[in-house]
Amino acid sequence: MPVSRQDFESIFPTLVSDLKTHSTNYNLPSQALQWFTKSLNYNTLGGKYNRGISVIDSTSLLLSRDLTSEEFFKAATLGWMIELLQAFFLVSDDIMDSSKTRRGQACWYLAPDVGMIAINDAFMLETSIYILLKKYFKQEKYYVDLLELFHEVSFQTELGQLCDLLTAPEDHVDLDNFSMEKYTFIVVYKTAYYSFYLPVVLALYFAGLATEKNLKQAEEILIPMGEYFQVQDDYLDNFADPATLGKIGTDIQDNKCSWLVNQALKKCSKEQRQVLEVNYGKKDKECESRVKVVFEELGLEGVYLEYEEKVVGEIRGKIANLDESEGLKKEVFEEFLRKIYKRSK
Ligand code: DMA
Ligand code: MG
Ligand code: MG
Ligand code: MG
Repeated sequence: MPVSRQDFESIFPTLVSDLKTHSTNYNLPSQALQWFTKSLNYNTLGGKYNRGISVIDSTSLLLSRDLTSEEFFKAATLGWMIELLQAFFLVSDDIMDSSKTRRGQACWYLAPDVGMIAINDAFMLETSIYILLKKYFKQEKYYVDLLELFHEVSFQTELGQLCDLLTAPEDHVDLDNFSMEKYTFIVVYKTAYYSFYLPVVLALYFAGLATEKNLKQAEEILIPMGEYFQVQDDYLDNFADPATLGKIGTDIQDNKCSWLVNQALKKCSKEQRQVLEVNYGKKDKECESRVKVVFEELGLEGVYLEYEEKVVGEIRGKIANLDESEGLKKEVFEEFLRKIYKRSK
């Protein structure tokens, strides 16, 4: 049975308390301690926890048994470390993307009295990972591997974010600058490594199964799965109800090299391309609506559904070919895919 959001959430207060104790040891003034606590709760809670919970589910599947309560706590702590990494990326991403809402509430930088303090808060969400990693994993022989993994995956994500931002300049729109090759690089780096590869690799280390072969095989399945997940994110940015999604789409106004605009460019007529040239990437609601009309006319919803069936078939094929001889399990990938297939948020 996959772990529930509630069971996962039950571990978080202990970790917040660890981080507070650590700060108190530096005699942190109480105003700052309260601020840090508020940021931790506001930015880390309230998501789907797919990444965090997948560490626990994957560990249990790899060991083919339920976890002891100590194992559950440690796997959940690894899961919360990914959720902290995600919180760090999202607080920054929302500033860079000029987003308005996240998880059904104001983005942190737009919350009362926060503003650009959010930048430092983002850094503290990130460094919190390493305080918890040291507290709970320093004695493990794989401690340095985890340390290096978090650093490497963070770097990869930042490379992806860099390319995402560079292909989306605020001041000039050049549709020729978009391509599916650039798109694939962006999404593999900004999303797939931290969202898919990281949870399973953490579980592999924790279960004592992080062999070279298992790591390689995990990467070969999880990177395409993460690519699919970001295509979903781009599709939902335009087609989902913001009330369900918990965030208001910004990709059109932000001039993003999104999956939808790349598909539109493949299919559009001269006239439709002209509409995109004039209206894409403009910080204007009317312009955004005209782009949405073109996406509608081109039937991108159907193109997406077709893509989804094709890519999920390919991923299932890869899972079927998995070599389980070193303890890796097909179920780890099946379960992760099940969590995201046809998601609406
Ligand atoms: C998300 O890209 C990538 C990271 C590293 C946060 P995005 O801006 O499309 O995400 P969202 O739609 O959640 O703002
Ligand atoms: Mg964003
Ligand atoms: Mg972004
Ligand atoms: Mg998005």
